[in-house]
Formats: sequence, C-alpha cells, structure tokens
Amino acid sequence: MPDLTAVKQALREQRIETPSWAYANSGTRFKVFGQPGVPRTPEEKIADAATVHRFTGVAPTVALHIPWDRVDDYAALSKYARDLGVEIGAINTNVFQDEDYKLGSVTNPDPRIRRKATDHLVDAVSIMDETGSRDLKLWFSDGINYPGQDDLRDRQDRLAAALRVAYDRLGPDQRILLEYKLFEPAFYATDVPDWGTSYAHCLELGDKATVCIDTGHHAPGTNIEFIVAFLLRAGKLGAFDFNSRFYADDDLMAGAADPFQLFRIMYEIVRGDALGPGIAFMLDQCHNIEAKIPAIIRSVMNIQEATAKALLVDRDALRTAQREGDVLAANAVLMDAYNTDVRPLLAELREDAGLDPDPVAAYHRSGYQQQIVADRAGGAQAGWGA
Ligand code: PSV
Ligand code: MN
Repeated sequence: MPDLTAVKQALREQRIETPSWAYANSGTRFKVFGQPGVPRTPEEKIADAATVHRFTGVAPTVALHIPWDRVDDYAALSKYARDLGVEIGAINTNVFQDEDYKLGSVTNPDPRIRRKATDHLVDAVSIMDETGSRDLKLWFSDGINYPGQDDLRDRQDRLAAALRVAYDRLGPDQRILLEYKLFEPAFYATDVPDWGTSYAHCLELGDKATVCIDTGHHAPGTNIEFIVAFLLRAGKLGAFDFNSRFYADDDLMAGAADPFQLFRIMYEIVRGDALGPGIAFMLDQCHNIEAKIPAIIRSVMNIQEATAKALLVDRDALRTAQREGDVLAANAVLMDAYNTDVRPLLAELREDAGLDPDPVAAYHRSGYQQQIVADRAGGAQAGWGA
C-alpha cells in the first residue's frame, strides 16, 4: 500500500502554474462573449492569478504571454506579483499574430521576417532576465496549407537556425520549452507538429531544451501517457500545457473531458518520480462561456485529484501483477486507485493548510467577483476582441 504520509506530502508540494491569458476574454472564430470584470491590464490578470493561488494554495506562479502582457518595466511587474503572493513563471512568445507572419515566422521564406521572429524570441529571454523566469515557452504556428507551398525540409533548417539563436541566448538556469501542435492554423503541414519533431530539435539543441506537451494538441486517440513515459525516460520532458479537448484544440478545463486520461498522465509522472519542480505543470486554457476564475480553480482541483489518485496506485501490487503477467489484476490495481474518491483527502489537506476545503465555493463567497466587476468598469478588456 502507498504510504499515506508521503502521498500527502507530495500533494502539499505540488505546484500548478496558471496562464495570464486564461483570465482574459477569448472565444472561437465565430464570437467572443466578453465577461464583466475581465482584466484590462497584465496587473489585473496577475491579481486574478493571485486570487486562484489564495484559494487553492498550489498555484503560486503565473505565465505571461508577450506581447499580450507587454509592460515597460518587467522588474516592477514581478514586484507587483510578489507583493500579491505570486511569481511570474514561463514567458510565452507570440510569433503568430503579426501581418508579417502570414507565411510563417521563424520558417518564413523571407529572411527579414525570420530575423524579426528570432529577435522576438531573444527579446523574450531578456524579459526572463528581468522577471527571474526559468522557462521560455515556444509555440510556432508555422506551417503550410498546400502541398508544394514551401519546401518542407528548408523550413526545418530555418527552424533549427532560429532555435539555436534563442538557445544560445539562454542563461545558465534558463530553458527552452518547445511545444508542438498537430495542426491549426496551418492545415496541410505544421513545422512542429508532434512530440517527435520537438524532441529531435531539443536533442540537437542541448540539455536546456525540453518538450512541452499541450494535452490538446494531438490527434484523437493519441496515447499521451506513452509520450510522457518516453520523454521522461529520455530526460526531455520539460512542461505541460494542461487543458481538455473533445475534438481539436478545445482548451476546456483540464480534466473536464477525460479525467481518466489525466489520471493516466499523472500516473506516469508519479511513476517517473517527476512531480517536483523539474517539470512545469501549467494550464493553457480559454474560458469562453464559463466564469474564468472559478474555471481555473476547478482545473487546478482536477489536476490535484488526478495526482492524488495517481499517488494512491499500489505500485508494489502493480509490479507484482505485471511480473506475473496477471493482466486483470494489474489493470484492477490502477482502476482501484482511479475509482478512489480523493476529495475528502484533498479537503483535509486544504484545511490543514488553513484553506477552505471547497475553493470554488469559498471564491464565490469571497465577494472577489463582485468587486472586480465594480472595479473594472470601463477601459478595454484584455483578450480577443468582443
Ligand atoms: C497554441 O494553440 C497554444 O497552445 C500555445 O501554447 C500558445 O502560446 C497558446 O495556445 C495561446 O493561447
Ligand atoms: Mn499550449
């Protein structure tokens, strides 16, 4: 049986990073439904992230996205965050929303545009120097829509060259997290479409480059926990962007669409002894129709629940069943853990930490939502246009 004291300690130490952009407005290409109280500035997004941390106790960092969160003084922004009880986490680059990037950013056939995109990556490292961030998260929308539109292999060379420039700019304690995505916005061929491509580039770059798995970025039916196991074994898993998908890059709350998949992923993390700070456990979500802060709190709780269940797997019993080739017994060990109701355990841990056992209810009772609706009247809301 797993040692309950160790399980509790691991849950106490778990950290989940929330994304600044999840607090802002978002939507589909059909409509953005704005919400009252949505942040207008990076400071207001950080205040919301600090609120999530206040009620969950496990979300002490917030990821920024540049230029969405551009400010004049990043050191001051970091201090603002620290004063609210959180720190700035990963810096995300954005080379997908500029007219110049129609045919790609770092893989664009035009060297001027490639340089502009590469400069943005390097600038992001300078921001990390000011915020004290460890992680530079790179996602490239680059790709082509039609066979023959550009040379697939040349684009890989251009990508490798840009990654090398960014990598060489990293400080000793900084890392690149290279994210991949099957498709969208490119439809025929994406330049970093899968974990294998990301892994190969990271391997070529060196120790400070690792893969970021966004759980929404795979073909239906992909066995994500296999990718987790493989990359952990290779020492090349750096981060998660957690969210849920039913069809494509749906960006729903983590653990909402397939809590069993989230459990299987977290089991591989526990199995690989990788719950610690070496892996950045981040959310990357968009709350288009639901209230944003409670949705983020719920996502954090869903990850905690999946982790608790993963920690409760009786690994000795599992090993024995696996060694004996007892297929059904091995599967039953996993299912026993998955079917355990861990909510009382997590409620107890929250109470021990001086938190409300039900963070969503506590948030609703706190009056924070009413306060931001009143305080944030007027001005332009952050996020995609309504
Ligand atoms: C792309 O779909 C992505 O997952 C990347 O992480 C981006 O930075 C983020 O979403 C933007 O919302
Ligand atoms: Mn992502």
